Amino acid sequence: MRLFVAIRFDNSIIEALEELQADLSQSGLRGHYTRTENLHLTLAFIGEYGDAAAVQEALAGVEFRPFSIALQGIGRFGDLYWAGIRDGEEAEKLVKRIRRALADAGIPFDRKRFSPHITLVRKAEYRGSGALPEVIPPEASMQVQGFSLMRSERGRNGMIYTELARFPED
Ligand code: 2AM
Repeated sequence: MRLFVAIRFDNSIIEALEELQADLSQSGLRGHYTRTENLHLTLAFIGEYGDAAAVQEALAGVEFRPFSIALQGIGRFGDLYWAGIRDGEEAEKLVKRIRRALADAGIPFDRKRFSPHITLVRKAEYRGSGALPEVIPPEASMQVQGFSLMRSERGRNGMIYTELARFPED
């Protein structure tokens, strides 16, 4: 199964991201918009891996302290548009601890440099002028209380992400 580790959002961030997607759409950006229930911030991408229990065990040992995140700006990687987060240092530290735990347990993961982004639109086509639509995310922040092990499957109408476990565990 295809696995990744992510921060899931509370309603304040979700609503701000929906508003941002609506603004992008109104400014003429066409593409595959991430469905509301799929909005997340990826911390580590494991990919195809059969032993979710081993991943769960590794993640259970990751030290975690709550921290806040806030939306800031939009950017793009080619035809993928994303929302950024402000002061990503705490998320970055968490990513380091997660990657260390996965590596120590012999679990493979994508080792690309962490570049915090919330994917809003894939395969985007912009016909307006300028490189990026002039769109600013609404002010929104949240206290991150934990992170999730997620499964990703291809459904009939796009990707289906399912939370397998939350950390720190109760
Ligand atoms: P993306 O938002 O930039 O597409 C599930 O696929 C999640 O894992 C997505 O959020 C995706 O990021 C992220 N991800 C990170 N590295 C990936 C990779 N090498 N292949 C596929 N998805 C990856």
